Amino acid sequence: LSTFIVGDAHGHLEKIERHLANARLIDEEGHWAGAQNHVWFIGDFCDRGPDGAGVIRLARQLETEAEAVGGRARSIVGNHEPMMLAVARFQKGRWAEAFLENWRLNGGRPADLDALTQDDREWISELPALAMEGETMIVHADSTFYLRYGDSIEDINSAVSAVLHSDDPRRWARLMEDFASRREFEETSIGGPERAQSFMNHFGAKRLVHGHTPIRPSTGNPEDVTEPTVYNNETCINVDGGMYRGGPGFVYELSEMP
Ligand SMILES: [Mn+2]
Repeated sequence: LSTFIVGDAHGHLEKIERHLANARLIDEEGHWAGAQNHVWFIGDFCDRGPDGAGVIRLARQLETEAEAVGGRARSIVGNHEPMMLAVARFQKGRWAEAFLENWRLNGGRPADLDALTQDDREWISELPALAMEGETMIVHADSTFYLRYGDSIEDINSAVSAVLHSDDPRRWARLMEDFASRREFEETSIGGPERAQSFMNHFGAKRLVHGHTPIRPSTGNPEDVTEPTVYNNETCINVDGGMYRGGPGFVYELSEMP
């Protein structure tokens, strides 16, 4: 049995369906065929690309179907979901305008919001921000901002979910701002590798998988990104294939822990 990671889809439903089918995790009709295998969707389902609502629906549906056969298809929340949900929640006044403007600037697509039910939105609001798969941590952003929300994974997940259920626009705005940080684990960021290590140590993780920061194509052409970037002595794995920039995307099968 294996664990597979799906990077930032940004509405590119067809691409992720193709990769899931190639990995035999879904069948031709798009239903779960992954038996007891595990799949994680890394967040940023929506915005920038053609069918964010479709990606959210697929992730939800696979979660239920996998669960029923003892498999697992789960998701964590990215920063684009809060941007979209803020627009749905705050529809009047000065904050409404600010959230709408922010969402538009980040590729928000009103059609996605129109296509989602209240139930879909509630599902998103309940998503964890962090998860563990064995000793591997699954996070959306390559950032330590999560620690501002709590000490343990459980506390952080409840605190983030509490913001997504809150009627205080300032809390939403702060979450979106926090969530916009990136590249904190890279060598090019001063102390990056040490920061990544201490972040993992804090949670008892040996390895970390993230999305959020599109992989830099070695050829300069985003269409050539077909695999994750593994860095910091193989402890950090970036799975954001930049599908919205033209990347074909991929589904990454986690290797055994070295
Ligand atoms: Mn992101």
